[in-house]
Amino acid sequence: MAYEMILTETPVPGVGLVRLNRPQALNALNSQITGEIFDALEAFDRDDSIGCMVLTGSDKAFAAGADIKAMSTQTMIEMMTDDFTDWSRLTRLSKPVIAAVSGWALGGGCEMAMTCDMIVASETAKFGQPEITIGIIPGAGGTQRLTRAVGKALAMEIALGNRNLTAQEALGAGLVNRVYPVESYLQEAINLAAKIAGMPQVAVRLIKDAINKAHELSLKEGLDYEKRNFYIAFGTEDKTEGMTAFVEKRPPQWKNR
Ligand code: CO8
Repeated sequence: MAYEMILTETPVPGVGLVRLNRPQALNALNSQITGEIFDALEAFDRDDSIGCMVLTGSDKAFAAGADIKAMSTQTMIEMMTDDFTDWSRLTRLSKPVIAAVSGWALGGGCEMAMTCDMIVASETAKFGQPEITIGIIPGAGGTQRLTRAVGKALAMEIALGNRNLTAQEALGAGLVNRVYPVESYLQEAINLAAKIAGMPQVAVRLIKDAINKAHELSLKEGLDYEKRNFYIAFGTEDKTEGMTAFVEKRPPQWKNR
């Protein structure tokens, strides 16, 4: 598929990379770029040769938020009916997505990174929810996922006080997984994605699915859900292979079935 605002590639076998490519606007998010991002990630999700995806921007900006110039003339009704506000496609992907974040991850950019399953950051990454400075509020998880990730007090300060977190602060607050120099963060994200792509893929999906449920269900419901996925794993050929390989002291040969 031909894209205008993103680039896609397979940097190493098993890994699908989607790169936001709207440098003149610091990768500001509008309907077109979010549509292209979701289309590309869904295409990788359907591709049996791909086991994990990486979503990245440029070294200067992952994304500086929703496109303020486009939103400046939009009415409430237009915003309510615009495809742009439906980011549920990102949450429905079955394979893991790692956000590789450098530079600005503000507003919708921070929210898009948080909607991914993990965040690998460069030392220059800055995370914030500055919507209040333009008279609105976060609309894609900046009051919900951020609060679950960093806690109420810090989320309040970020969203009410327009406080940006540095990469190291985000690491300390539990928002990001790893921080690397700007020269290597993307390669490190790809390495992590390749490692996950080399795991038995049915188990990868079952684990991602169960961990994401931890944010939505009670502990009792979550434990029941996990047990259901645990039983499903026992129905896979990879369970037989993995355990047989352990007993025979040899590396497993995954079939992803
Ligand atoms: N929207 C549109 N254009 C932008 C945006 C943006 N969010 N951010 C930067 N740009 C443009 C600038 O207008 C500028 O373009 P031009 O050269 O044509 O004037 C170009 O990108 C470069 O930007 P700057 O010159 O401002 O670069 P600086 O390095 O001086 O500053 C900043 C970088 C600090 C990131 C600054 O650009 C900035 O503050 N940007 C806006 C950040 C912001 O407020 N983001 C939140 C937007 S609201 C939002 O995200 C709501 C999300 C809701 C999602 C709901 C979905 C369901």
